[in-house]
Amino acid sequence: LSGVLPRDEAIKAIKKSIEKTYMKKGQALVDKNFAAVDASLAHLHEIKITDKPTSKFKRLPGVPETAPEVVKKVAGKILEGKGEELKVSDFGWTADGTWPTATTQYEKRCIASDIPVWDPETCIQCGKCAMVCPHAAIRAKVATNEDLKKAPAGFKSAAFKGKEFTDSAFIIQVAPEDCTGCSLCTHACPAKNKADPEKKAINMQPIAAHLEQEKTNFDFFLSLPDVDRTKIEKKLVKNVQLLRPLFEFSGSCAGCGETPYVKLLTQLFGDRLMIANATGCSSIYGGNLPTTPYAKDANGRGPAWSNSLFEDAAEFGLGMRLSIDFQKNYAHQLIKDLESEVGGDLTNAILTASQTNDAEIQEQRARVEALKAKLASMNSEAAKTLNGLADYFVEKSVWTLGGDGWAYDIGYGGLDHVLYSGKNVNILVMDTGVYSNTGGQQSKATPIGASAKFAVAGKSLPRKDLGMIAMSSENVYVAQVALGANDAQVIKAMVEAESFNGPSLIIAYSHCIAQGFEIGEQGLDHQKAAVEAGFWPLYRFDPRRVREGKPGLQLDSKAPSKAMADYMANETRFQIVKKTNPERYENLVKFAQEQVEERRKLYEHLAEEK
Ligand SMILES: Cc1ncc(C[n+]2csc(CCOP(=O)(O)OP(=O)(O)O)c2C)c(N)n1
Ligand code: SF4
Ligand code: SF4
Repeated sequence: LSGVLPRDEAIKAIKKSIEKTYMKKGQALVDKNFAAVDASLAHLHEIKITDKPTSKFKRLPGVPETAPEVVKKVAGKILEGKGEELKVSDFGWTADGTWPTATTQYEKRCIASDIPVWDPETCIQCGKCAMVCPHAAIRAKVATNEDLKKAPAGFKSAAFKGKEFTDSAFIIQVAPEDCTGCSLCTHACPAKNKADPEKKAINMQPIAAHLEQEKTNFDFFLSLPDVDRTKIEKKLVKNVQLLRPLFEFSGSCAGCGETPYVKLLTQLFGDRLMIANATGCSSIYGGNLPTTPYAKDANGRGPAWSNSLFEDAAEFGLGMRLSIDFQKNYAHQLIKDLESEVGGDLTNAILTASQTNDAEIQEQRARVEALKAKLASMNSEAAKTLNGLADYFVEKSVWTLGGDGWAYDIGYGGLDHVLYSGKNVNILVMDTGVYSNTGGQQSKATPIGASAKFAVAGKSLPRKDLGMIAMSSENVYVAQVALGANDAQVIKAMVEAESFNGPSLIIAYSHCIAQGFEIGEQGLDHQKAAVEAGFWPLYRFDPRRVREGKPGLQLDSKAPSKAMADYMANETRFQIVKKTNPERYENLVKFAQEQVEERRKLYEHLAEEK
């Protein structure tokens, strides 16, 4: 076009460069790029530049009119690409750097070409679609038949199949403008349509025919009351998925394997969550200003979240724990000092409350409200201070989140320190096997035989066994989980970790674009294959069991039923090595297989009843 090179010569050079860049990733990728070049050329046509704009379309505002003022004024402007027009004084409301949460809901990116469409008749109400969605863009709810009388025409629901809710209906609802079209949900759906076995209970369909109806439906869905948390037993996926996610519409890749774990944490522990985030994908999609995916419940409460550095996240989380404990102890001392005015019964009830489930938490909240009502009529400095600290009587759930680059490598010293602190801090490592956010550098979690930056020829050493190191401290709850292989085990591990009054570590297999396959189509299958090959054994180690004289370790996955060679055959990270050096690859596969078998023997030994 520019005329710098003759057209044919330029196209030849472009294709040569494509070959050079992508050939090591396979001919298929090269061909796709060639096809893109050819299609671009076939569709090239000149557009005459006119003096004045001729378009009849107007750009939509960055955020809708319904967004809060501050979101419109700041986030909206930035999303419109006009951030440079903002003045320092426009940020006066956040002198301390805090940022409003629950604002990704105003982005409405509408990037999916296809969205899942629900068939209530075929649905078995398992909640698996909602569980795996990385963006909380497909949700489950129960609503009373009374509430559904106000539903718009075309709103779908089905009679609720369980015993927990009577005279109620079950709903699966997509957020059409927030869905990324990744299709993970349809792959997770186990229900087949008997009349048409090609179809499931949710099926991807072009968005155009459904957008307006589903927008109306989603608005109505949101207006329906959230399920009462105290009625949900946190065991089965179908129950847990009725809980409102407080992490939604993040900017992670479509089909991301990390975000479903974060979303699940917010469903399980709700507004009591305090998150210290290591730098990495989870800090970027977790706090990718100008919008924030951490959201609020109907009471306007939600998780508190912050990112400090890449290397200090474990210490950051420990700091949160220590400061909470300090404030709580101070509140404890103050309420004791004021006991005669507050009342002995209330003081005692607050200080001795059990807070092991949502019903007990709700009771404690009611006590704290009663305390605040009493404090409001008291004038002493101590009463005012206690009023500011009273919320600390409700237990918080402290979690440090990060990737394997943080946990296995750069932040490992701090992680080790926290694991030996004895403090009630939970750690969730979302293990993609590489430093994903910075382009796929190897970490100590990178598997044998995988090609990654700084290990391009294929990693020749085994992964660090972080779980085993943590178990050896004997006072850490440890679990290894994979949502695509056993979703109920993930819930169990998170609930057990949270209930353990000491450090907990959960290592979560997270599929990722860096591993080299279509993550939306195949992410869950790859997780399953990793477990079946024994590469990713599922387990839970609970120090409370050791104290009861039982083996601390419980294996949640069976002995390998698949060869490592088969697991490795389907991911580009391994196949690049095969392509460039088949002999080396064969040796690495053999080594990987030996490693898996050795580790399995060790785990089985540790899990044995003596
Ligand atoms: C001390 C330090 N080194 C390097 C970086 C750059 N950096 C930011 S995120 C990241 C990779 C994170 O990888 P991982 O912990 O595996 O998380 P993921 O992105 O895979 O979720 C790196 C290297 C940094 N911020 N600080
Ligand atoms: S297609 Fe992907 S983003 Fe959309 S609802 Fe399904 S899992 Fe969520
Ligand atoms: S790079 Fe990987 S971990 Fe990061 S957002 Fe994308 S899929 Fe998720």
